[in-house]
Amino acid sequence: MTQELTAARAAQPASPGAAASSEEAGSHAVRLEGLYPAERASISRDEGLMLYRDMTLGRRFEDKCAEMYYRGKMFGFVHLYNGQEAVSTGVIRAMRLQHDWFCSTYRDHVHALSCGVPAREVMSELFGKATGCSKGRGGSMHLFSREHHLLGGYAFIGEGIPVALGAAFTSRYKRDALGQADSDAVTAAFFGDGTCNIGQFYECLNMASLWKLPILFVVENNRWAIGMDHNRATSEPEIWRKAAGFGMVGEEVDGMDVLAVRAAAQRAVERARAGEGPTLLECLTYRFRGHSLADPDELREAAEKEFWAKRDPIKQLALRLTDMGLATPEELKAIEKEIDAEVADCVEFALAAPEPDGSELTRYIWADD
Ligand SMILES: Cc1ncc(C[n+]2csc(CCOP(=O)(O)OP(=O)(O)O)c2C)c(N)n1
Ligand SMILES: [Mg+2]
Repeated sequence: MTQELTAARAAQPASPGAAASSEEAGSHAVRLEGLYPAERASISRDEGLMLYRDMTLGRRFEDKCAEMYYRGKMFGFVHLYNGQEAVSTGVIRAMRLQHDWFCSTYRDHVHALSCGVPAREVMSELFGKATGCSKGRGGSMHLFSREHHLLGGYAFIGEGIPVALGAAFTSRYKRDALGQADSDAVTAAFFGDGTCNIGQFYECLNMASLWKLPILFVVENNRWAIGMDHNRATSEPEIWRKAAGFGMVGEEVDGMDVLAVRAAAQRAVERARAGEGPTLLECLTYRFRGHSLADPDELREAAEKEFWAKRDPIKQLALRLTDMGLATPEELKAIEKEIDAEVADCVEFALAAPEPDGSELTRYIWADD
């Protein structure tokens, strides 16, 4: 499986050899380097620009969140996704929006954006406004959108995995028991490396494999669970290998390379839609900021941060698109400018939006509401 993945790997690092070596950066970095070199995945100009736009929106949105958080516009814990964009974009944008299903964690803003939830609704939710995608009731960790098939962000780790499993079961049940032949939706469940030591993860792998459910278990292995090093917390750090114990396909992929993630996700989705069951996809990635905006991020070594910063997934894609003649630097700049305008607009919208009305406190508890 590693071989297959290696073949799908796309871009070389932005500046090979310029950063800290993988040995200095630790075993997570050594694993990533083990995935090189590779054949290049092919992509069209339109697909490439769509991926670039989605990842740039994720990054710029999160940067704006940090600014707003420090200006006191949002409350509670806020977990940013900077550095991991290739996973959200690579998986979600390989699936069918508003048809397939997606389930996130507390690090959910960018998953919501990739699913197509408007930036205005996401930012409003972070400000606790009535125009938020969860009507201002959820905040940063509880984004939800029925319209965009986002099954939620979850503050408890592992909590979303059985919910995602239920969605995958529903697809099969509709087809096999209710005779709805066109019921072919696939579900993607996102969660972190630390979450793979939780019981629900194993229970769900078992059921998914037993019933051949159409689900992708997407592990965003960023090496850290708050301040706990993945290698200290788990008996088998190569999470994708755990799939074998359940008779399931497992793959590891360079989670800093959107084209590699996309290719792996496409293979997994194809298997799931064909009734061949689930995949455990481990994406090796890194978060560029602290665990949450309340974390001063003083634990991690400078060499490690430097190694991963050199593999910034957005810069890698930009290089790839320009190298292949699919876009000019000016075109990419124009996209960034448009995104900046979209992000500025969503902040303005959210600031001006109304608070939820106190008289509606008990609404939206039941589905009928
Ligand atoms: C059931 C449960 N136990 C403990 C916590 C506290 N907690 C919050 S985040 C976190 C680490 C999760 O790490 P990981 O799954 O790697 O996700 P990442 O933050 O790296 O995205 C923990 C233990 C929790 N939220 N839920
Ligand atoms: Mg983690």
